Amino acid sequence: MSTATDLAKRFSQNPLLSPGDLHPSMEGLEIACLLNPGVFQFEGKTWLIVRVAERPKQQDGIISFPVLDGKGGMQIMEIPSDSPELDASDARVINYKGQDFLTTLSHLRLLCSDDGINFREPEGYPKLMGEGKLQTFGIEDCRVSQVGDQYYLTYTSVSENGVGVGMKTTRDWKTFTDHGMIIPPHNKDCAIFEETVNGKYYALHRPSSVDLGGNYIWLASSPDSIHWGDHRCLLRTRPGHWDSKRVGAGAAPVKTEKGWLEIYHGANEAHQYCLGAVLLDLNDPSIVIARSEEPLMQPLAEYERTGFFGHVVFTNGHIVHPDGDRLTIYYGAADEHVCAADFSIKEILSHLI
Ligand code: MAN
Repeated sequence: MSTATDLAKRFSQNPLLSPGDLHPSMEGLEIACLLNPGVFQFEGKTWLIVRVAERPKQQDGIISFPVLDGKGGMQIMEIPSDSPELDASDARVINYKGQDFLTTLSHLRLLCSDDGINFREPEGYPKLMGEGKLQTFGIEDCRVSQVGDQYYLTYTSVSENGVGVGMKTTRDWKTFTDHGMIIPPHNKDCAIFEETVNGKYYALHRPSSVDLGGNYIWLASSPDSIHWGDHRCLLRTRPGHWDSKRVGAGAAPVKTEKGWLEIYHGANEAHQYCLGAVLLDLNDPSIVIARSEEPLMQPLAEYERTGFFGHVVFTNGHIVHPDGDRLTIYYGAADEHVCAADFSIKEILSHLI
């Protein structure tokens, strides 16, 4: 086994985006985290669809967070922080009187850039907010896949009913077709392949099983990109490894000569998130050709080790440059900032096979 690796060439401008860089969606809220962007090219620019996680400014002695009512309204929940019925040991989720809530409410926002480094919020594009009963705790971590001139947005829909995969499609980023929840709870980290294989759409997704099974990456196929079946378990967690507790897909896999190259996240029991890679057969993506033993990237930089939820590098978006080798991965650092790092696809492949 090779020694621990980190192949990332981090941008010197990191973090590219921090919570203070954008305005909150409404008065009374502040942006706590700006993270986990989906990435795509549109009209000659690089775009991010970033997760904006908001909450009221916190006051001493009270934990407060917004919840949507599913009918267009919002309510602020307030819980005394010394309540014996409160478990707030995880910065992301709390349990109060036996019920789980999120400490922030996320929506998705579009940013664009000419150089892939400096991003701005263009006018005339909508913010995507949680809607209806299945998104009362928000929408998160959007992957964007482009098939022809159609973009597929797959994101996490969160509510007290559970965590599932929502999908929208668009061609112009101003009007969207909502396909509702395409994969029911508990499921997230869904990335659709950017071309069909033998006439079928493919997607990676991540169910979570509380008893038998675990947080594993699965593969599904579909005749129409909306109805998914033929589910197969592709990649399991590995005891004693950096990806021992959970694994989940990043963005759509990159097509290479050697196979479909998927960058995925893996976390251990201590909730430390690293990135690794897996190579799938070009003709039959249910066949795993190779998987990285050691992480490709670990939370090493200060902005990855400390923040809203430290020791996290998490990606769900990247750009493959025209030379076919340079891969810019955009990622959430410590669940608080948006950062970027370059990789060489050849170098990743040489670590795999
Ligand atoms: C996990 C984390 C959170 C996220 C919830 C719901 O706890 O990824 O950031 O809000 O799941 O998806």
